[in-house]
Amino acid sequence: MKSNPILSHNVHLNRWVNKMAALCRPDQIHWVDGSRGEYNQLCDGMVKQGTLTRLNRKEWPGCFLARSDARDVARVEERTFICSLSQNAAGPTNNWMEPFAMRRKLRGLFQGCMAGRTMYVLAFSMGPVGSPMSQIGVQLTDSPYVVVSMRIMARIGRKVFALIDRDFKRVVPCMHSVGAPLGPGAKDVPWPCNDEKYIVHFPETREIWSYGSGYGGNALVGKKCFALRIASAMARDEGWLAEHMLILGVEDPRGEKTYVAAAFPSACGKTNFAMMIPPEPMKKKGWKVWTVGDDIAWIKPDAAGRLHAINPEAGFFGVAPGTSMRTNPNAMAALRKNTLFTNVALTDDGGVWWEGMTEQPPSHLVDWQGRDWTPALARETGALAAHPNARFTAPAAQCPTMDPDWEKPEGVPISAIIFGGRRATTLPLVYQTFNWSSGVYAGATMGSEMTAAAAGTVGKVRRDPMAMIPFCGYHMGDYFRHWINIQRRLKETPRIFNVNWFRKNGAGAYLWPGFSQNLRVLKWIVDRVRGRALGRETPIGWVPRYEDFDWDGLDFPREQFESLQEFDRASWRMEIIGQGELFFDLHDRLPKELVYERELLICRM
Ligand code: TSX
Ligand code: MN
Repeated sequence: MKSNPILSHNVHLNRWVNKMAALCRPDQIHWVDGSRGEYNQLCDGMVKQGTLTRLNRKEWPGCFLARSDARDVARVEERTFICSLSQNAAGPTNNWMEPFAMRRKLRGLFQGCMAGRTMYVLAFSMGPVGSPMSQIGVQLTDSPYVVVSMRIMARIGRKVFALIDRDFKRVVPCMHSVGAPLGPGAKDVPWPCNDEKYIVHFPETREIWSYGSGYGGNALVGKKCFALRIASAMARDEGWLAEHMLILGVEDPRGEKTYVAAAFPSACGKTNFAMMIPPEPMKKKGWKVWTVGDDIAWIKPDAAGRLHAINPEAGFFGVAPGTSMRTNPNAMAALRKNTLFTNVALTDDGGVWWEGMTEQPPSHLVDWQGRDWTPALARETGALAAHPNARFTAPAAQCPTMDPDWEKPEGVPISAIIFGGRRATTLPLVYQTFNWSSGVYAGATMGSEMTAAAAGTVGKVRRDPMAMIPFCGYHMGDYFRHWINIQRRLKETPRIFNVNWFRKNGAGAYLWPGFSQNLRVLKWIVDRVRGRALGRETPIGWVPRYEDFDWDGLDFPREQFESLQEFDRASWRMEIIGQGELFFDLHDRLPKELVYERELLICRM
């Protein structure tokens, strides 16, 4: 088989690459060195192929637009499998197939699947290269789009192969194919993919097999497949946490920094929160927010019994629609150059646009499917210019608020953990849980109300414990037990909080302005962590008093704060009944601590 010079002499790795090449039968093998030159060549090749469009070089230097196949636009949860030996180990919230049956199935799918294509050998490090908290994978893929995306999202190439060869670091093998072999002389399409999709994880042997999709979390396997599903199984076995959390640092006027990790379900503005800008009067006093990560946190107790966290990623794979100078100026700065856009709209001068980017849309666009789009058409038919799940893939280093320590090998110390959700009623703006186990209970019962009628009833709470339902590589009951057990490894336990930016009044208006103003909540959290603020005890936990907040520059009446923080017994009664429903499904592996926490909560009521 034709190949460029190999970049690793590790015999196991080479044996596996050759074995997989024999299975997939690509025309060529390309060992990815990770250089800028190689990246440019791959992008140029994809421009020729029609996969990428180069954007206006002056306004959007180094940026490209990709349009995916309309049938390949998001993660496919119903095609995602956790193939542990026993079905109960995967739990009721994961799809499962018997591993031997699944391997047989995959062998059939991958047989000859790369014909007419190049198989890229992509070594990547999740976490800074050489950090003791990092993990290494090698992805074999037939998608150049995946290779260039992974160069933004992870550390890849020569330096990772060197680590494999020097330190014999354990590698997670990741197979990926878009599942679209080319016959001799056949013409390729801009976005090859297959209607049959399989996103498969073998947690015991620590392997990933992804077939049929070239999009996002299905194909950039370092992210959800590795850094969450496989890593969660590693973390359980090794005593750490792989979480769907952002990490940020709050610098106070004394110059002291407090790091927090926060989990939110989708559509809560996690990336916006990770890159928050303080309100002007607080900025003047010296408050600053630093970004460490916007999606995934690997959190580990250090030798002194303190939790430290790294962001295993090197870029942002953010949802474009809704991102604007108003909602997230730092993300807008990060995506100005060297960014890969997928399924956004193209402007007449070679720029990009998406719903919510500006108040006034341009008068003409080419939409995410390559069709003409005008504001008039949108008014008539409701046609969207960008796909709702359109993405930017941008280097994290380009975000103006990146923390100076964001790539520190030992990570940053975590003093607080925040859970949150989108709730119109019941949940206050913020409360602090009584202790670790009542905090785990808050995380285990968190959820969001559905906003669109599409996915279910509007207003019904969808429980998404720790925002990990789609991303935990094993039984959620065992996952809760692991969280409970972590406390025993700690000398200093982080404080746990719950927040809700989305509480509404009777007229349906948001009670809290959100965005920058959320720093006022973060300030109270920092004050609580550092023992500077008193709280008020309620049945669910500690809540702030009106005078504990810094209200400088925000005219926020005391009565509105009281409604925002109101603890309503009748709604909490319904809430606790709802929380019990989730526990039903997990009952056989639910830790007794959570059952007791629920009982205690009822007693306090
Ligand atoms: O990201 C959001 N955050 C976190 C920001 C740091 N959003 C957007 C969510 C969709 C992804 C929010 N939306 C937040 C929030 O804190 N709060 C709200 C709700 C809200 C929306 C609009 C207004 C107030 C609250 N007011 C005006 O637009 C004037
Ligand atoms: Mn996510």
